[in-house]
Amino acid sequence: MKVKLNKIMTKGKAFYLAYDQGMEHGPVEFNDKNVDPRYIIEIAQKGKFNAMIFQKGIAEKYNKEIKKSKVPLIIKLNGKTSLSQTEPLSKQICSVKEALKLGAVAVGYTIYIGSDYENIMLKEFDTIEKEAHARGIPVIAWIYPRGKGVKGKSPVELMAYAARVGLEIGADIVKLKREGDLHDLHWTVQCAGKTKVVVAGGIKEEEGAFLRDIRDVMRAGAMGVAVGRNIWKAKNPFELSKRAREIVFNKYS
Ligand code: FBP
Repeated sequence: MKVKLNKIMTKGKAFYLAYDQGMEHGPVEFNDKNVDPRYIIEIAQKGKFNAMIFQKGIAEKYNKEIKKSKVPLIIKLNGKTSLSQTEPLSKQICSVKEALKLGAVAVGYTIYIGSDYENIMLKEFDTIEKEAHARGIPVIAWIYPRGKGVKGKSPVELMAYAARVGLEIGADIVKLKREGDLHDLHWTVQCAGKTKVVVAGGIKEEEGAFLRDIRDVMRAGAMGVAVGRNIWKAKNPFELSKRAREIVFNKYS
């Protein structure tokens, strides 16, 4: 079945709001505003994001607000906390079927390449991808090089490797962490071939630097960004979303 990417992009570009950090990092990321998923849904709606990304719990408990917002939903199917001290492993905690029932139009899954457990994640991803593609649902692979296997390796080469793995495993979109300069990003996008690239935002930085990073990402040929903390930790996330969105869709050349 043809994969329906059009529901989560506009003219081939994408602007996603990520909010799975409560699981990955814990409430240490939040203040009394952004701890409330309803605030995030409001940002996603007013900021005209192409989609917002939640774990299944928020997708279920705030389903009414999500539906009302009309912002497309992407559900992360695996996750882990920051407390585990083993080699990185993020196991599946939500099925494709559950995600669809909750209204997801795409699903995401994190793979830590370089971990002792990468084979487990690659296998789980494959099963998810087959099921999602059979229903025309796009699959986004968060590919983060981590664990024993990446020690001492160049971060820039690992970023390109992650992009290539995204293509090799058939992900529709690969989500990466940014390393290096514009040239490195451009090479990374080339390595991903027909798999589209979105780049994460990372820890909260000064707004000008954040917007410059987005411009680089778009100049390098990426499809867009999937950002979280830099937006919902901002003093005025609505204004910042507007400026970031303009860059993704128009002002990057
Ligand atoms: P940010 O834009 O806030 O960096 O979010 C991107 C993201 O991929 C989230 O989806 C995820 O929760 C987080 O980064 C994981 O970061 P890490 O694995 O580095 O702790």
